[in-house]
Amino acid sequence: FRFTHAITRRPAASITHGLRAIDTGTPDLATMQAHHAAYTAALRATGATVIELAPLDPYPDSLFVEDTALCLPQGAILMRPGAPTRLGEAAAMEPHLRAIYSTVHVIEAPATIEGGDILVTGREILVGTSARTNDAGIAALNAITARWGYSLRRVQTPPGVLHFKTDCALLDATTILSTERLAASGCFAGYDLIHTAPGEEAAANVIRFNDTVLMPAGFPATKDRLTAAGYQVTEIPNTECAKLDGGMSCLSLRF
Ligand code: CIR
Repeated sequence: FRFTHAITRRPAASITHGLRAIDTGTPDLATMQAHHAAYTAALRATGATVIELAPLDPYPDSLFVEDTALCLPQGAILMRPGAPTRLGEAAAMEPHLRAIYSTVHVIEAPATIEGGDILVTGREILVGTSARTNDAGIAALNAITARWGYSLRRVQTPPGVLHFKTDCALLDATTILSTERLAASGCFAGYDLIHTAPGEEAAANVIRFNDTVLMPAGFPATKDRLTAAGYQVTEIPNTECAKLDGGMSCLSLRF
C-alpha cells in the first residue's frame, strides 16, 4: 500500500455507453470529470506521481484502468479483459507500461482476467473467479507470478458481484475491508477483517494509498469503522462511476 506512482485515464464522452449490471441512470460527463479530478488530486496529495492518460473515446470503460494490468515491483502484466468491449483497453495501456517497466508480460487468449479480480496482500495474491476472470486467466497469471516468488490463491467472487475487489480492499499488509457476504466464504481466514456496515456493501471498494484510505463518499457507518480503527479516510464523490459499477480501485494502476 506504499506507492510512488499511479496511472489514471480521464473519462471520455462515451462513458454514457459504459457497461453496467443494472441501469440506474446515465453518468454525467462533467460531474464524472469533477469526481475524477478529486480522485487524482487525492492520490497526488500523498506525494505520489500521477500519470494521467488522455480520454479514449472508443472505449467507454477505459477510465477503469485497473482492469488492464497488474503492476508489481518485478514487472507489469497486461490483463486480457473478459468484457469484449474492453479487450482493446489492455493494448492501449501497453506502451505506457513499456515506458516504465523493462519487463512486461501479456496474458494471451483464451485466458481472460481483469485487474479488479486481483488483490495483492502482504503475503499472497488472491484472484477471484468471476464472469470476467476464468481459470485459464488465473493459471496464466500464476505462471508469471510464481516465478517472481508469489503464492497465488484462487477464490470465488460472490455470484452477481462484478469483481472480487468490488467487495473487498487491502487496508494494510494483513488487514482487509470486506463485505460480510464475501467474508462469509472464509477466503480471508488468517487476516484481520473490518466489515462494511450493513447496507453499505458499495463501500468495500476503497484503496489504501500511502497514508490515506480513499473511499467513496456517502457511507458514514463504514467510514466510522475505518476511522475508529485508526485509518485516515479521504472521501471521494463516486455517484457517476457507481452507475457503471466502478469505484476507488478501478480508477488507477498503483505501483
Ligand atoms: C465494467 O463493467 O467493466 C465497468 N463498467 C466497471 C469496471 C470496474 N472495475 C473494477 O472494479 N476494477
